[in-house]
Amino acid sequence: MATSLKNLSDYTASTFVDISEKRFGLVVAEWNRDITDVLAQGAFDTLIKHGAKEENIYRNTVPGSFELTLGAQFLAQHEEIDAVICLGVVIRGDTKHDDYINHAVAQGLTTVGLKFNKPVIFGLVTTNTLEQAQDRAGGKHGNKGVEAAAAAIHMLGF
Ligand code: RBF
Repeated sequence: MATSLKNLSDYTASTFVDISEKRFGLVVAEWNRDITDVLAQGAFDTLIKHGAKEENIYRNTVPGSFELTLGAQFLAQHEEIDAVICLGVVIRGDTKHDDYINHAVAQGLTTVGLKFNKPVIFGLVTTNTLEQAQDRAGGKHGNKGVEAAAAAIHMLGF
């Protein structure tokens, strides 16, 4: 479904478990940093809002979205980490690089989650334009970082 039709930033928290003792990995791509910083702030604020302790949120950066998978694995392999949230922005250009990156990240994060049996959240904003990305990072379509954090909390209650 198009994200313009579904904004999860006003998710329902009624089913959320207690996350006060949970540890979160946050992996943030530096490519399109102006936007990924907003996603990361949204994710961080959401975890804190729902009870996570600041010292239990381990934030790391990777150069670009393609590296989110390995960054996620570096964190997920630690037993103490309960969930990993991956954030990046891939904007379509003149070539098909975005397709390759997006598919690799989707498949890679799925693999890491299954391998370590813990939530590894796909917070990759994939758009045609910069404006569409900004709309999804604190703009008219909410903040996908907030939604990624909400998805992580939701999955911890599974
Ligand atoms: N990384 C992103 O996170 N978003 C992008 O839009 C993006 N575009 C790229 C376009 C090209 C042509 C290349 C070569 C890389 C791009 N990257 C992008 C970086 C990529 O995720 C990765 O960091 C580098 O390819 C190094 O492995």
